[in-house]
Amino acid sequence: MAKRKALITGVSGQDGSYLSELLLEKGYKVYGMVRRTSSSDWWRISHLMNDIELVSGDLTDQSSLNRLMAQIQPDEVYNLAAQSFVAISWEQPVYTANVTAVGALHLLEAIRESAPRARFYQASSSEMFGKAQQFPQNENTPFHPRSPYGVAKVYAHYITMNYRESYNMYACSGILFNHESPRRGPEFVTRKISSSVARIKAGLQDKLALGNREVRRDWGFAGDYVRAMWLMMQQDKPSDYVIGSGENYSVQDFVSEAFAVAGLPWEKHVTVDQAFFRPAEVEVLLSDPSRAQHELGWSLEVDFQQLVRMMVRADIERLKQKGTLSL
Ligand code: NAP
Ligand code: G4F
Repeated sequence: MAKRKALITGVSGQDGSYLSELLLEKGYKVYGMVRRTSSSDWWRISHLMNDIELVSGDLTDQSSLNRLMAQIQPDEVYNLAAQSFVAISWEQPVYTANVTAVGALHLLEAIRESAPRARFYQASSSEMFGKAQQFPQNENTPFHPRSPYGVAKVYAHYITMNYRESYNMYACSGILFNHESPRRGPEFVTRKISSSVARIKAGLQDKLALGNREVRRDWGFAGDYVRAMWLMMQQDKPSDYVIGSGENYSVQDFVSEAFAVAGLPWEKHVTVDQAFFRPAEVEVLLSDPSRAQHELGWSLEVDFQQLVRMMVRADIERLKQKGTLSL
């Protein structure tokens, strides 16, 4: 039997790398879309280079997406590409809208025109709940985004729903709460903390400057969350699902836990810098993932404490391999 074909946009990102591994394990032929950059340092997928096929495209370039759909005729398309850093979305709001909002529309149009049988997954976000109107947040909670990024994700979410309703496409969205890993970008708060802890332990850094440590997030492990994406694409009917841990912790909780893993006193090292506060903050997020648990049979394997330990140890290990830390 011919292999099922999956196209992943954002393959070089955190989730793209874990999803590629999962789909390869399941026997898919994986096409990963990458855009042209000056560095091409795809460190998260360097171990997969012989197993996946990289194809060139950009979410802002309709013609590249049309061509890819026509050539590949994928069975499943996972749209993980985005300008995904909330803080930057105030600095680059138009760019964020072009990539994160209209980019999803470009992809849906390409599918509709050139690969109409392909199933489509949109990477929606708990940032859409923003100033949350109810606790915990489920599939029926109203959206109140607090950043240009959140607003862009709301557009992408609704256009996905609209294509499902207008064209009877198998188009679904996963409303994913924060998920992290050793492959998380260093600008996000969890990885900023874990990499700083490793550097402080190694004597390469003394201070860690953070913004608001009172905000609470519902954090999970990215490897668990890509399983939910795949499950959503295997249902009889497309639908949208909230994916999260159902527990939340503050940034300060993450700090305390991470420094404890390395046996360091956080009070000696952590400082506050107003530069990391946001013009409008999402103070608290908390998921209710019960629908996904019941209908998809999805559950977490890694809890908060295990996640923090995994990230800190991975960053310590990275430094050891560079020969700068002997533990
Ligand atoms: P990430 O690590 O920031 O990866 C983003 C990916 O998008 C990268 O591969 C990036 O390519 C690619 N990309 C950016 N602009 C592009 C463009 N114009 N055309 C094509 N590709 C482009 O993000 P992630 O954490 O894996 O998240 C995956 C998706 O889930 C994103 O859409 C994010 O917004 C969403 N999401 C994430 C979370 C989370 O907690 N991680 C939660 C909810 C939703 P380069 O390598 O070239 O930059
Ligand atoms: O790690 P963050 O930058 O992630 P944020 O803004 O929650 O967004 C992430 O999760 C979303 C899902 O809800 C995704 F859609 C999105 O793509 C991204 O993956 O910040 C988390 C919290 C914020 O409240 C921020 O204000 O940490 C607070 N924070 C405090 N000090 C900091 C810092 N965030 C960063 N990045 N750096 C700091 O120094």
